[in-house]
Amino acid sequence: MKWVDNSPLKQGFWESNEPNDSGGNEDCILLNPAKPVLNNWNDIPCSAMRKWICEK
Ligand SMILES: [Ca+2]
Ligand SMILES: [Ca+2]
Repeated sequence: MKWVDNSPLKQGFWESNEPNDSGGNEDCILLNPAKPVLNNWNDIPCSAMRKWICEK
């Protein structure tokens, strides 16, 4: 995993059992607001339609 500016991901806040690269094509990250903030990342396919944020 890396950030959109190509810098390496040094710290992750994954849900338990994530990232699991399910199906071998989960290369984007979903933040699940229903989960504790320090453990709410899940890798999902980049084709999944979700609301998103970006750095400017
Ligand atoms: Ca992956
Ligand atoms: Ca996943």
